[in-house]
Amino acid sequence: MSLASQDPLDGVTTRCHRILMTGAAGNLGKVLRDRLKRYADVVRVSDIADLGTAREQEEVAACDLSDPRAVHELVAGVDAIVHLGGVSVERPFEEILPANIQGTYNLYEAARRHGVRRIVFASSNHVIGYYKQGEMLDADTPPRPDGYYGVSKAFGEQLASFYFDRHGIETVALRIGSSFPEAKDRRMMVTWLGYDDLEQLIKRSIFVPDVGFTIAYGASANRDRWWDNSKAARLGFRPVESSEQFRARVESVPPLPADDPAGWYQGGAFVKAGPFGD
Ligand code: NAI
Ligand code: 15L
Repeated sequence: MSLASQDPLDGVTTRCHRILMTGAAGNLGKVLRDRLKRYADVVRVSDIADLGTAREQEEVAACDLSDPRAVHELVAGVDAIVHLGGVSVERPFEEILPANIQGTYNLYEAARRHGVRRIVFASSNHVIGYYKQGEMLDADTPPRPDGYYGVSKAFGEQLASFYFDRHGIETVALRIGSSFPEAKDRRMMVTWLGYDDLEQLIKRSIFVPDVGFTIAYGASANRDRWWDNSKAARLGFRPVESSEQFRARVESVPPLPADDPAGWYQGGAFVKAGPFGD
């Protein structure tokens, strides 16, 4: 078998004892809540929002990520963390700061103190949202955030890079495109990430050895691409889903007017959100 076709997970055990997932009450948390049980004896699910009672193989832990003591307790005894929690859209900086910036710092600090070795950080395409649609980017492309939310995800990536260099905590930062049941518009035809591909990415991000600090884009095998994942080849991510199944419906609606910036930039309508509170 040639090196290029070798799967980095060949011979690797894709199961550990306990995975913590923050943001478990959110859209992607709901998708992954049961799926993560394939990879751990126990999944500790956490959110500031209600998660209901613990299901089989689960521990439920309510936690506000902006509270350092609560986060310290939350992280005790886990082998890996899937960090989805936080504000997931463009909002005033005062809302982004505690959840995304302080919250991600609290999580990495708790991981350091408890000796957690691997974090999967749900970053976002909004880190590079001000690049033009159609421009091909890769993991080394400098950030060009399209709002406070994108800035907070760029902060999370840099924090993760620092915690690897200083403390050896490995992170895969996933610049997720649009992970929803369907691609809803022309932009999402390019940015869409199906849930099976999302699961594959998360699994690889937890278990592929020696990832160091890696940035990977989260998009399915869509016809058109803006993101080149070759610099994240270590993960061996091979998407199998495609947005093509949604094309007829998406293209039955007229495109955005030529003067709408939501149609110019990779971040889409996020470039039009805010300023807030004027
Ligand atoms: P979501 O908004 O549905 O879920 C986020 C969860 O975080 C919510 O359940 C919320 O209660 C929780 N949360 C917010 N503030 C918190 C705090 N202070 N303490 C504890 N929990 C808090 O978002 P979704 O779509 O599930 O996304 C999950 C992650 O993936 C987010 O970090 C988001 O930024 C990222 N992402 C998602 C994309 C997508 O297409 N769904 C695309 C790019 C990134
Ligand atoms: C994100 O980062 C958001 O969390 C999600 O709700 C979508 O807006 C997605 O990006 C997107 O760009 O489609």
